[in-house]
Amino acid sequence: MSSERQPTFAIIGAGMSGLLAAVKLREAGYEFSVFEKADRVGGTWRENTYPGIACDVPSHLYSYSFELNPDWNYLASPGEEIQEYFEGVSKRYDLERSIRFGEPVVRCDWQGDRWEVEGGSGYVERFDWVIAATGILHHPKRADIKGLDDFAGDLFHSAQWDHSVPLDGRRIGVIGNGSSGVQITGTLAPRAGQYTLFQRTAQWVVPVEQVEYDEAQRSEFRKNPAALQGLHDELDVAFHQGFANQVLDGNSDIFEGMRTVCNDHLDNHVVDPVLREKLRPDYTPACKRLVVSHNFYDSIQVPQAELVTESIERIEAGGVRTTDGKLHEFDVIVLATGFHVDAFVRPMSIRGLDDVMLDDVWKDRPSAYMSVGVPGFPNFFMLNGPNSPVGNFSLIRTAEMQFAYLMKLVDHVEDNARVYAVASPEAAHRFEEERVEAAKDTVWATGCRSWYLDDRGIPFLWPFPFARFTEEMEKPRFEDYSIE
Ligand code: N01
Repeated sequence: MSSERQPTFAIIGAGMSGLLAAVKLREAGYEFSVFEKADRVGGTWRENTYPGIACDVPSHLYSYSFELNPDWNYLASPGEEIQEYFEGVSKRYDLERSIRFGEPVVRCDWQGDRWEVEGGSGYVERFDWVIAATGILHHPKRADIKGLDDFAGDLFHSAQWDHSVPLDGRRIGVIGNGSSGVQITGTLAPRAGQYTLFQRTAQWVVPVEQVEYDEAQRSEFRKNPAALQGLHDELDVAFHQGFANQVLDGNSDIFEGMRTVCNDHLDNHVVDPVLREKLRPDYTPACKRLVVSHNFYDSIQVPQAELVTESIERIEAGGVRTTDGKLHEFDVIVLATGFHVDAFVRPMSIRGLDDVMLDDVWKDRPSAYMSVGVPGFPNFFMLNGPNSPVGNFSLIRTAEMQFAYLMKLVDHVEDNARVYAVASPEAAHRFEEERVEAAKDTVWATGCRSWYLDDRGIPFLWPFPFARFTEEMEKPRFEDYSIE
């Protein structure tokens, strides 16, 4: 990149991470374009609109550090309120003029000194840097269940909610009891005529009561930004230095404490002993992502609700047939069956140095040096990409730190009048070896099935302490890069 002109940036995706990059680039005075496949910003919060959707991280922590929000109405805000927050940020920073809506990126080709980026409409532009902010839980996974297309009623994925379908008083079956299935149950079971939750594996459910902030509290936060900052920082320290680090050690005592809290919650809330035992997990708490709910146990006990633990044989025109031969009849079936987390950045054709294709490099599984870059792909960086600390740290904080890291690389390339930076294969290999070894000792590898595990059963996340992430992001190891 010549030092005579400012570098330019393509941002892929206008969700939480992409908007963050856009705000920061605008503040720094750089030119950029955001490519967004949909017609609105918001990413996961735009797409997930199921009944009961809320954030399981406190709202005052799930905020950009530079855009704390005195007006959160709840401790764990509903999805709609979070969507409004991101739309508000986008407006305040006048980002929309730089966003190409309805423009999914289909191709990025490295052309020796720049990236050529093509959108779905055929629009082509060249940029010095590409920031892929494409999300993790992005491609809904329809369960691998026979007969999905045979159902005569309405069937959809939790992340593709069909709001034209009436729900009140109807017969509803929900498959899957991860965070989505549990939140849906909490809200929907009391409204249904008949409600069935199909559970394959029980979940540890952490009881966190919802708190509503009243106008007096919101007004206090508005008048007193220091108090708002104090609350954010307090939550941040508690989250990152407490829970986030402790879950890294699969043998930590913390899990016994969690087991007690969750078991007490279960024992004190679920009356029927048979139902209670069906709901009790047999693996270490936090092995799967912990589910947070204040209303799941109450809702699964309403008279019209049922928990089914028999395996699903197939879906038929009338409903769900379980392996005990019973047909569970429904008007509506919801697949709360999760996401293809290994589909990072895809589908997209990304061609790097020497015509190497990202799909080929990632043919076994996605992987990223320091969670941000891939050897062979100069000036191509990801926010919340593979190996990011998405299991136990705040995704917003993570994206902010990754973005700051990227800017240090950009400055380094500029200061040295170079064109690009690309992680060396040796450094990426060394990092991955160390990462995999550390990942084997984490709670995520203590023997449960979860979306944190790759095809080898190894957690694909950042397995080191938060302090290590902070250090690595603050001081990029330039020696691990080819800077050309
Ligand atoms: O998806 P999941 P999710 N037959 O993959 C079951 C975030 N999130 O959408 O456990 C029967 O966790 C599967 O069963 P099992 C959060 O990070 C955040 O709920 O594999 N069942 C499981 O029960 C979360 O972790 C919030 O045995 C099948 C479920 O489907 C992540 O998103 C809210 C099946 C999938 O659970 C994903 O959560 C919501 C089959 N063939 C989500 N296939 C917040 O609060 C799958 N299952 C911010």
